Amino acid sequence: MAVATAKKTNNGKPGPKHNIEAIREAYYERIAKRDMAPLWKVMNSVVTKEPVTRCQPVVWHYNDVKSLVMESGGLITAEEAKRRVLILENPALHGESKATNTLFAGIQMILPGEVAPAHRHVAAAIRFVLDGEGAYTAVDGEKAYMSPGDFVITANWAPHDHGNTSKKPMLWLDVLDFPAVNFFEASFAESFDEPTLETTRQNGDSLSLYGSGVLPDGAWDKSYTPVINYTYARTRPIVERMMAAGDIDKRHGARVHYANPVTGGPVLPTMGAWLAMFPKGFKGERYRATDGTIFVCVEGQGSTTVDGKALEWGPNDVFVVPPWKHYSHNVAKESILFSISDRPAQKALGIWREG
Ligand code: 1HN
Repeated sequence: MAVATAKKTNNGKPGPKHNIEAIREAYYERIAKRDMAPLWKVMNSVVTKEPVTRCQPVVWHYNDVKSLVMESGGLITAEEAKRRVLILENPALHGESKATNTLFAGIQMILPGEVAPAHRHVAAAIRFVLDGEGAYTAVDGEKAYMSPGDFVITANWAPHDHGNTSKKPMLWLDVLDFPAVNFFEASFAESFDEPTLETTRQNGDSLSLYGSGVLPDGAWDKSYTPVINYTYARTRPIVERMMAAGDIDKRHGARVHYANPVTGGPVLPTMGAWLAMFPKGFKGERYRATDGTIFVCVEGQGSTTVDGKALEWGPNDVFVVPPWKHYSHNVAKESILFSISDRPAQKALGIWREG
């Protein structure tokens, strides 16, 4: 046997190179049959010196996206589709339903008179409204009527349905954490018998009760924010005020994060979101962090350079900055960018880094 020969001729030490390679290969094959493998062959690729990402920088321009999404309205109803969503697939991750390795992004459309039936799932969702006025999402018994720029949360396991009682189509960006949930293989989902759930609270209750600098007596001890709709009408003037006051970060502009008013922490344990305003001519310093980020241009025009590649953006364009890639914003017109990432999840696990 080859192994015995090597031992005999070298007193237990490895044999000559040509011999030892063959012996090792035979050994690897033998241990593979027992579901084992040598760490020394893969150590540098499983514990990398720096983050390695398959995710690519990419932009989806709203002009293309909108007409293609509108076309889907003639192909399938919201009721049949359950959710009429076109997935924004990272070009390096086709077929995986991912914009980044941990986040799903898609554009959902709901036409006048349609209902997207009630269901719930462990994956949490953030919706950012792009187009239309006055369709609603009902979350946990409260209806939120939405306008462009509104930021709406559907937390882990919260029952939700959508409806459009307006006269215009409504389109929004959906970002879900299901790729992260599926990494843990912890997904559950269920639908309800009734397509539309009964409301148990007044419209606007959650923002009114929790988003006004006071908090109702009694504990809110959930892992997510009690506010379901952070309206653009309220958040835009805040970044505008910060910018007017000169409170402008050299990388991120005049920026706020959407906060859970009870804890000051992120809105969801898995995903965080920000809104930033930039003055005309802003040339941002470069930045990188381990959270891959999905941006939406809410207003304005500019470009974001990612690893030397410029992504040009205008209103309602969506773009992705992969983890640990240097990026900087260049702003042609006064602009507002919304962004979402998995930073809270990474921070909770103690793995988030920037720099
Ligand atoms: C979902 O439930 C919604 O509730 C939107 O509106 C997008 C993408 C994947 C899986 C479930 C929604 C989704 C989704």
